[in-house]
Formats: sequence, C-alpha cells, structure tokens
Amino acid sequence: MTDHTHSTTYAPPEEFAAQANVTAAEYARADEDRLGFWADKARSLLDWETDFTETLDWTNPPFARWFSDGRLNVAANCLDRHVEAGNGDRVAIHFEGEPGDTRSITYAELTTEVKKAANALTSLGVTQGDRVAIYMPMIPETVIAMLACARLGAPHSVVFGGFSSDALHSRILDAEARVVITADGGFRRGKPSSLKPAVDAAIEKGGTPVEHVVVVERTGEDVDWFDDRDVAWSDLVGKQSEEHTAEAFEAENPLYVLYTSGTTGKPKGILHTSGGYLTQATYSVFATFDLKPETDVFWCTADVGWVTGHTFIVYGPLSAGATQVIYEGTPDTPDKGRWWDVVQKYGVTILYTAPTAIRTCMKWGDEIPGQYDLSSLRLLGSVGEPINPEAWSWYRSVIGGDRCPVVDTWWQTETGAHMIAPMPGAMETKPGSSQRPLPGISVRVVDDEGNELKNGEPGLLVIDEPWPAMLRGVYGDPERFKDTYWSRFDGIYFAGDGAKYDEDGDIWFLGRVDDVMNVSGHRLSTTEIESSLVAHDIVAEAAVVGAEDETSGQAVVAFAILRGGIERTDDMEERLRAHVASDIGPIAKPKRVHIVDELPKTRSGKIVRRLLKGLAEDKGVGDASTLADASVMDVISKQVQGS
Ligand code: 6R9
Repeated sequence: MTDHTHSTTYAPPEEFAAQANVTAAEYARADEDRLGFWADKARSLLDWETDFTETLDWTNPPFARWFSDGRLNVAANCLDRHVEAGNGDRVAIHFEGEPGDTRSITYAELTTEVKKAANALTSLGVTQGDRVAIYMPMIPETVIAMLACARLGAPHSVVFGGFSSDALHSRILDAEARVVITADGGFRRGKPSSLKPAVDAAIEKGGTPVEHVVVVERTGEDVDWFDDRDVAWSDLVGKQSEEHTAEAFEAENPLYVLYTSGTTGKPKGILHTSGGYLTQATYSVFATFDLKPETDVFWCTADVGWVTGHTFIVYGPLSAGATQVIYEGTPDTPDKGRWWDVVQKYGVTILYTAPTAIRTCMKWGDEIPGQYDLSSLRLLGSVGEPINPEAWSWYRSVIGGDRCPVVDTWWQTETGAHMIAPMPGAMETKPGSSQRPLPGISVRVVDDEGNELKNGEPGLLVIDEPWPAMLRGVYGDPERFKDTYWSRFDGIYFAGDGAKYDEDGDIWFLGRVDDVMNVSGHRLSTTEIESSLVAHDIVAEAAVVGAEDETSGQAVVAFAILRGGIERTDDMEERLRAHVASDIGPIAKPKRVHIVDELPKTRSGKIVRRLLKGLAEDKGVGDASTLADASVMDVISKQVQGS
C-alpha cells in the first residue's frame, strides 16, 4: 500500500527562516507555561484599557472565561491604535470590485469611517449587547459595519450574502436582531446580484424584531423602499460626526454570533467574545502567516460571511496592522486569470485560500497563472478541507514558484482561530498534513474510548485544554453546546473530525467523522481515496462516499472531474479503479468511478458528500438547498444514470 504520509518535506528558504516571527523555541516556551504564554500574547499583541489579573477561569467547564477582568475595545485595537502609533497612512484595505473599480483605504480613513458608522448605529438606538444582522457583498462597508458594531459592544451576526431569505429569516429570529445592514446588491459573475429583496422577503415572513434596515448602494439597481424602516447608508452615515470615543468593554463581552452551515437541523449560533478571540486571531496572523505589517500584502480569498472572513479579513489582519486585499467577485470574471491579476497588481505576498479553489485552478491549467508575475508571493495558506497532497504540491510549485512555504491550517468556526498548522519558518512543511498544534494549543488523536492513538491508526481529533478563541457557547442554547461538543468525551472538546498521526508525529486530517467509511470492517477515509484519485494525471477533483452495500457494509463510490483538455474515454473508469487499488490497496478500490462535470458544494466550498451518497444508493437527490448551485445535482444525476 502506498502511504501518502511518506512524502517529501520542504524546508523553508534560508532567508525566510532567518526572518521568521516564530522559531522552534516558541513551542518549548508555550509548553512550559501555557497560560503564561497566552497572558504574554494578550498583553504584547493587544492594547488593554484595564489589564487583567486572571488569565483563565475554568471553574465552570465547558464555560471558559479568558482575561475576564481585563477591559478593551476590539475596534480600537483594529484601528485607532495603529493611527495613534503613527501608521494612519498605511493602507488597510485595497478593494478590488469585480467590475474593476478600486479603492485604497488607509488606517486613518477606515478609523474615521468606522467612527461615523458607530455614531450612525447609536442614532438608531444600538447599544452594548444589541444584535445587528449584516447581509452584505464583499465591499469595504461590510468591514466598516462589523467594526462599528464591535466598537459599540453590539455583537454582529453576519449572514452570508449567498443565503436565501429563509436562512436569513431564521438567523434574524434566532439572534433577535433589531437592525439589519445590507446593500442593494453586489457584483458576481459580471452582473449585479441583489441582496435587499431577500431582506425584505425575510422581514415579510414575519416575527422578526427588525426596526431598521440600513442599505448600502453598491450596484445602483432599483430596490423596493419602505420609508418606515429603510435608510440609505450614505444618508445615515454621511451626516455623522467623525468623533467617537471607543468605550472599553469587559474581555468576555460578546463580539459576534456566526451560524454554522448545518447539514441538518437548526443552525447553531456560535458565540465568540472579545479579548481571547482577538488575542488568538492576532497571534495566528503573526505566527502562521509570519506577517510583517510594514511590508506584506495579505489576501484571504474567503467571503466575510464565513468564519475565515471574520478572523482573517476583519479581526486578525486589522488588529495586526496588515495591508490587505479584498476582492468582491468570482475568480473567473472576466476571465480565469483574475485572481493572479489581483496578486500581480497589488504585489500580494501572503495568499490564503481553500483546497476547492486550488483544485479548480489546477483544472483550468498551469498556463493561466503562468501568464502573470507571481514573484511577490512568499507564503501560501490553505483552509476549509483536507488538502490533497497533489493539490498542495501544485499550489507550492505553480503558484508559489517552489519557493513559498505552504501552511495547511486546521480550525473551525467554533475554534475561532488557527489550531493546527505548521509554523512556516520553524519546520519543514509536508504536502497534505496540517502537522502540529500551534504553540499554546493542546490536541490529541484518540479512539472511541478516548485513549490516545500515537501509532498512526485513524481516530478522532479532540482538544484537551481550553484555548483563548474558543466558542463561549451556542447562542441561547447551553444544552446544545454541551451535547454537541463536550459530551462525547467528558470535559474534552470533540471536533467531529477524523485524524491520525504519522511516524513523525504530524497530524493528518481524514475528513469529518461522518465521512469515514467502513468497508468490510476496514475504516477508510474519503480524503485518502480522493487524494489518490486527484494524484492521477487525468483527474482534477474527486469526491468519495461510502454507499450502503449488501456484502461489504459500505462500498467505495467515487465521482471524478477530469482535468481541462482531457477527453472522456470508455476505459477511464476502469483505469481509475485500478489506480486506487494499486495506490492504496485493493480494499480501497472503488466499486464505481463516475466521471462527472460538477460536484455539489456548499457556498463555502465544502463538498456535500451526503447528496452524492443519496445518488450512489439510488435514493434520489435529497435536500440540495445548502448548495451554492442547487442545479448541479440534476447535472450529476443525469451523468451518473448515463454512465
Ligand atoms: C475554518 C473553517 C470546519 C471544518 C473542520 C474540518 C474542515 C477546515 C481544514 C479542515 C482538514 C484543514 N477543515 N480546515 N479539514 N484540514 N486545514 O473551515 O471553519 O466552516 O467551521 O469548518 O472544516 O472538517 O471541522 P468551518
């Protein structure tokens, strides 16, 4: 059997290691005194109006309190302090609109805009503790709105702009938001894509406490207007004073509620608070991304509607004083070179994106990035799914010119910030592995009984010590918080991911636990078989499911998308089955490999294997409403029936 964990590792370039923010000594320092380490980080990375005396209160687990008698203002840490330190002229945001309009906003300008927006929200009656829903495209006003809420101590709940009015309705209800901030729409795939009508429809459904809807004009499209509740952002914010003093709030003041893309059941409102979250978010940016605020240009391609956008577009980079790029639209508008054009244009040095995007670019072919100057890049990051070694290697060589370390960062909405990722200047990086917990973070891989599995067997990832950016609960539902995360193993956080150690002690993720297959009594990981398929030179992307099977319990059924320019032939399925069998072992040989044009993905790019499982088991398509594009299931379904 080929073990994908026996891979080449890559040492950082010498110059990179020599200037790195984090060296190997940091692990030892954190291991010696974990709480002392985080207390130092909180004090050195953030400005506190009142210092804290207690680092962690864990007397009432699983409800943690970090730095709880300290006081700070999160927005002032992201804005005012940089201006006061003389960096007001530094660009905070290079905004690139999809149609090609651009704006560069300095820290001084962003601070002024946030002060005005905070005054505007105050004029609508928003005060500490009030929830504000935000339903926006990827434009600077989204960041301004979030920071204005933070400045007032009013938790925001950002709802991804691609979600339906139903999803928005249930989230507004659950969060009891009295104010919604939205836009007429944004630009996607070369045309305006509306948002305000979904807000109107959500309120129409009834039962919401919404009193005010603030509307940013972005596309200029006509929208319905309700004088009793709608107000234009430009009118409301435009007339406000530029003076606003940020009040300090306690470290545990709620910062935001973010609903996780639940596959089943009511979405969970993940609650994050201020001091601990901002400490670990800021640390992640300096440690994993090795940020040098004076010289780097950081670009996280996520949407701000996901946790990755919260932590790595808004709070982490701005608290760290970074210059970053925000791009509004899709990677193939007006053509498939758009991302690389953005990298070249702004001299992006650190790029953070998802495996699904990397595989899509692989599929489009090396010639496209090859037309651009990507030499500004010095570090590449990945997040969202296990990254196949093949995609990792492609990313490193084609995008990173064989010179940029690649950091695969494992974390969750619930963890708030990075948990497992290599420190790029302190170790060799390894294709496909997230490697080690960050300094100050403690995790284990355990079996069903909670015994640690050090020997390479697949198990479950748990976090066995509280961490500063941990979720503080499920909004309004403490029982669900305990049941979901803390009941599987007593007092230990259960992440829901399968994982294993390799012989070097590096961690490999095997997909969600519900993605682990059991074929004839053998536990097989969907991720491993997908990686094997993607390593074949005709395959761009693959998804694998365990379909019910009379003889083997589950059978491996694969769905594969061909690379650009490869013509479909009759022998392909057989070749791919044989490839997996020789690569991983006969037990992993797929029963079927369906060649398809699309895979079902959520709006954050995660493959929804549940739907493919339904198809593979002949049970029909199932509920496709969480998909970015619900029509892909029809396409796939026809292709599967025809093959
Ligand atoms: C940040 C984010 C969390 C789930 C997580 C895991 C998967 C994320 C990963 C990864 C393997 C990585 N995941 N990063 N799996 N390697 N580097 O994506 O948050 O949307 O809450 O998803 O995503 O399954 O449990 P969220």
